[in-house]
Amino acid sequence: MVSKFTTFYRHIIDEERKYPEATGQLSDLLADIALACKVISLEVNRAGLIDILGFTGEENIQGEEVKKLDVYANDVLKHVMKQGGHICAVCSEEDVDFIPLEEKFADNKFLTNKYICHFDPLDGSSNIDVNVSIGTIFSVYKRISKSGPGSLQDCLQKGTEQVAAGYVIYGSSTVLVYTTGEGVHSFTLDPSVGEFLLSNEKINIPKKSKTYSVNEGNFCKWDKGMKKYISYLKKIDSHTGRPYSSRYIGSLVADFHRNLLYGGIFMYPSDSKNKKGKLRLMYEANPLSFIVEQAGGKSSDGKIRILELQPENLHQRTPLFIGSHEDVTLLEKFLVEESVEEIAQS
Ligand code: AFP
Repeated sequence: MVSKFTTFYRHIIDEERKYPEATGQLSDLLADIALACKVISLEVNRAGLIDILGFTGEENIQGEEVKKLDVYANDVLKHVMKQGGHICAVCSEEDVDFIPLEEKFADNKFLTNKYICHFDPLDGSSNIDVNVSIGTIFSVYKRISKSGPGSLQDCLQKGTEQVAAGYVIYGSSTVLVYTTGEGVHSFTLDPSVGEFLLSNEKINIPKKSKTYSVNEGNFCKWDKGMKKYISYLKKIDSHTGRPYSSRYIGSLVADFHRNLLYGGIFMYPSDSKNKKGKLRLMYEANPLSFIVEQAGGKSSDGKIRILELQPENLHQRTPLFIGSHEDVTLLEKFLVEESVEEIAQS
């Protein structure tokens, strides 16, 4: 519980002041993202009232073109990013290519477009029409190139190079969670004042959980290790806290957020149909992995730490196992060890 009345902007500015050499650009950039997400939140909340769901291209009552929410969210984020002038490229899960951006403050040597932003503008979009929580995921990198518009190389950096990451979940309330590598903090949007207010500072994910999140409908497509792990979690053993509960929403942000606060392991493995998994490394796996590690949890593709995977293309997919540290570690053993019979029998 937080007793201080701290806005998101106040928090990032206070963090920034710990670094005398900081120019304030990252704080401005994060504030821009928060602003865009407030606008998206408003539209998500209105989605049930106005007839905009699923009607891209039609006209609303004012004669304006109506956009699907995921298209709208993408447009808002790109617009705010372009206006801010702090980034040299923006990459979105909704766009095939990255968008290079010109320097806005070319006459100011302190204000350069030195960052790159990646967005999943509206994750879980298949849940929009049924009023289930959805979210925006973001991550920020520093450019590698020296100046001018950003390049593909700037956009394809390992997750370890992220300088900030976060998400906004549009649920029973709108919550922003972020890290700049100094712990994970959450803020709840107070709609009456239009501010994100600090609700949880230095979040720690429980080391071990009692919950797993996976689309179990894919069971017959999984490999042996994965099947054994799930069967293991369902066995009764009070010593290891089994059986685990199953919780799966189908919105990564919502599943992740619950597990971050209560403990849990989220899994989207590769299977016989999706050999590389389903989720996107740059837009989903990397930002959430940065957050989970900052909260004391763990994230892996089954063998390798997600943040150390070298991206080869912007829309690269990866298997993802993320959440409570001990649970992810045990899962990895099931996936990589030749003989898992012993653990599976226990
Ligand atoms: P959508 O944005 O198409 O709804 O996909 C959501 C998502 O990328 C992620 O948020 C979910 O965890 C995952 O896909 C759900 O996938 P399944 O429907 O295959 O379980």
